[in-house]
Amino acid sequence: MPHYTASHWGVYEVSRDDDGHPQIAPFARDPDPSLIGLHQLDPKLLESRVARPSVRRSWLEQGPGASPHLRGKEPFIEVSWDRALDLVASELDRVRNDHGNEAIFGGSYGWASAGRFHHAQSQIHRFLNCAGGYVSHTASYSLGAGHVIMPRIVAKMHDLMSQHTSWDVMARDTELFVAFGGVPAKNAQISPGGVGRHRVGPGLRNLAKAGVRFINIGPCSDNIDPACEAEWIQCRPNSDTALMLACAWQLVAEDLHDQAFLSKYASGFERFLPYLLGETDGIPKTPEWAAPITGVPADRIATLAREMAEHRTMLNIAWSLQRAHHGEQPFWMLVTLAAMLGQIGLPGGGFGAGYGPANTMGNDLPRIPGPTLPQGENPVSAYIPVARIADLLLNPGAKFLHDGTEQTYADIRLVYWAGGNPYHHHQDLNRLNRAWEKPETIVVHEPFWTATARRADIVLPISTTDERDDLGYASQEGFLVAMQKIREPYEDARSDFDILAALSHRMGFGEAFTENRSASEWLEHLYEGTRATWKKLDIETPPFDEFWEEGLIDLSEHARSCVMLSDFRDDPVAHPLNTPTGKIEIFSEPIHSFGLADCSGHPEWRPAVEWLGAPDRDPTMLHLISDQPERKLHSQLDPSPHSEAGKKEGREPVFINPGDASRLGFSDGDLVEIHNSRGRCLAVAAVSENIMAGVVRMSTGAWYAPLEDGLESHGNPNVLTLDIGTSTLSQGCAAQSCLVHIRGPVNTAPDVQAFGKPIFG
Ligand SMILES: Nc1nc2c(c(=O)[nH]1)N[C@H]1C(S)=C(S)[C@@H](COP(=O)(O)OP(=O)(O)OC[C@H]3O[C@@H](n4cnc5c(=O)[nH]c(N)nc54)[C@H](O)[C@@H]3O)O[C@H]1N2
Ligand SMILES: Nc1nc2c(c(=O)[nH]1)N[C@H]1C(S)=C(S)[C@@H](COP(=O)(O)OP(=O)(O)OC[C@H]3O[C@@H](n4cnc5c(=O)[nH]c(N)nc54)[C@H](O)[C@@H]3O)O[C@H]1N2
Ligand SMILES: [Mo]
Repeated sequence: MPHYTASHWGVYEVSRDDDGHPQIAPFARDPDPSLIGLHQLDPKLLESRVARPSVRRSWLEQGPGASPHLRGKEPFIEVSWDRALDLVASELDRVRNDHGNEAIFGGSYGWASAGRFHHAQSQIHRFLNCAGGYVSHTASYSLGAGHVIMPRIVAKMHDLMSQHTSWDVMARDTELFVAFGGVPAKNAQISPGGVGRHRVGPGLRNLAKAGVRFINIGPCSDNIDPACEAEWIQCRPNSDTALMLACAWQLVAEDLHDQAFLSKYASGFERFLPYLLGETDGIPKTPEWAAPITGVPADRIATLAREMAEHRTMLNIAWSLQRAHHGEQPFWMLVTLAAMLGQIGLPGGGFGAGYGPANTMGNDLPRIPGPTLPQGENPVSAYIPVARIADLLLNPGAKFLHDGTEQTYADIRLVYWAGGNPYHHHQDLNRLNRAWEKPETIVVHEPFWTATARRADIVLPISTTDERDDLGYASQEGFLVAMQKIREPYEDARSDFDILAALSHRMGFGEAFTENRSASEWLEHLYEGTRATWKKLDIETPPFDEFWEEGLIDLSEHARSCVMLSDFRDDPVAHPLNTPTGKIEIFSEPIHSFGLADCSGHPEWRPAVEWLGAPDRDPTMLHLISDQPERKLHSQLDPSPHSEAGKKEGREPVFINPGDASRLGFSDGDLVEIHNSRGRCLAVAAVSENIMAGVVRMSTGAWYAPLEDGLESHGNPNVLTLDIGTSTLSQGCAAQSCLVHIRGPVNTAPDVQAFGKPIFG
């Protein structure tokens, strides 16, 4: 009987070799398994594990708030579990008694690991709710703008994600697939909670075989399967909205827009049209207008508009386009353009938001709820849009705008992080360093000595997924997996649950937190709850013991073809959208009524503060794209040999066009320094025709490794990125609006000290 494990990047089969050592193999039912997971047991990773509870020296000797500037710079002292738990419990008590629960930031953003019970965020949120609440966060780094704009104009992102037109339908009906930002197979390796069968690679290749034509728009050409033979239209980063507007203008000029669709299914086109035609601002959004903005020739834009109108066209957008200043606009304009083409709700037409960012979209499995740990209610109402963490810490009491409301930043004394890595995910890490000095105490639960763990006051060592039993499930991936423990926890590591249970007993709410269940009793309880829900959906499942023995439940028989928004198209009265008008909102009365300076009532061209067309740009600066890494998930598994193999001499590659490299005087393989007013880092030049002139690309994920003088040595783009909100509407992460200088070759190559353990003593 095989035995399984699940990770965000896939289900894997576990066996033992003759010596009893565990081996991980691809899942036989997965047509395109990810290589990432094959390395999750690599011994190299153990070198960076947290072995025992560790406390920063000054904090231990002098108490909360001692020498916060020494975070990350002074030794840790290892303490016993009892001592560590006493310290954390009494510090939580001190803060909640003296300052109230509004002084605890427990948003704790991050992907953690895949199991549903040992899900770090659910655990920490449940615990802090039992403790009287915490300052939380909304949305995600992934979709800060998307989560705010999309429900206002069409539907919630999660509702859209679960009803993307399936790959089989597109193979049959799509004629033209236009991708803004590609359909990167590297990103579709993952799904939050765990991929079952990887479908995006095979899905795209089937479309290509069926004769679908592909056009890929954006700064990079290698983010779509070569089998698609996509035409690459080079378009400057952050300028896609201008291109889409010009396509829209051309449709109107040639009367190719679908007025009947717009009248029946959309609202506010007549309020957008005067802007498009230039009646409101004197600037008609013609292809000639867009050409110098985007770098795309005007006649190519005009023919693109015709090609879209003449064919069954799927418009796709990468999430990265909204992870930029004014990131609401490309998403809003994509939906507007799709509405003008009138194919939303038809098989193979309309829009995707998007195919590529995860395995989920285009999957033919419906959304079926699975096991989740109840988090309880949070009595504290103060929150931040997730990417405003540095603003929160730096500006207690300041006001900020969010989704049409005015909010106040809380005064945070204690930060509690479990399952995320802000020193991976946040922008402008030098600014985060300043913000990180503000709290009196920072507690981090981590399996690894990440940059965040190194900058904490108290670090508690956490077991990894393979060191505990769990349930693996993602709602559209088709498998419920019995994740059986593969090996014993590393050194003194414990699960988040065991730690929080011990803390809750110390703090007097043990029963509320644990409900008197052990971890294994929780697994059975969550499984049985899911079993009862599924029974109502006519999905029969075995009792827990049988499931645990068999290793997984395969839901693939419940697959069905899907056409996004087809119900709405069939009958918009019976199936209205959940927007104020029940229709697609090309004009949004609520957003208009907010009177924001940086987002009005309809989609618009709003240039980013940093992009290639910025009027005050130093002409030698290049646009930095910091995309998702191919060989890992964010910062996870960066020390693995698989991730290391993608680096050059232990540093992240920065992809650059041959013309730019030769103009700047360096070659492929040279060490270079990337810098701007916010920070500096080293990387290795990777000269490539797959990136347009004026743009460089360096993926995220290299563990932050600054030298004493502030130079980051490993190739972490977040020392360069901009820490501003997408707009005062959504306040999302705007990492993709970033200009940099590059110089090279650099002759001195300092060691990269990202991995291993910190200093103790
Ligand atoms: N410049 C730039 N920056 C970006 C992006 C970008 O495109 N460009 N993308 C952003 C996006 S979309 C995202 S989602 C974020 C991702 O940012 P994060 O989700 O914060 O990144 P991860 O590396 O996945 O961090 C998860 C951490 O949880 C730890 N962990 C794993 N399992 C457990 C567990 O069981 N318990 C505990 N306590 N910890 C565990 C891992 O060791 C790891 O350190 O990054 C964002 N940052
Ligand atoms: N292997 C792996 N897969 C992952 C992740 C990971 O860390 N590793 N992270 C996951 C997570 S949390 C998320 S949110 C998703 C994110 O999914 P996305 O946000 O879609 O992914 P990115 O890789 O940031 O960007 C996709 C492509 O957009 C292009 N692009 C960037 N800016 C622009 C622009 O202005 N215009 C156009 N036209 N194109 C642009 C880039 O060239 C890049 O190839 O990925 C997920 N998948
Ligand atoms: Mo994300």
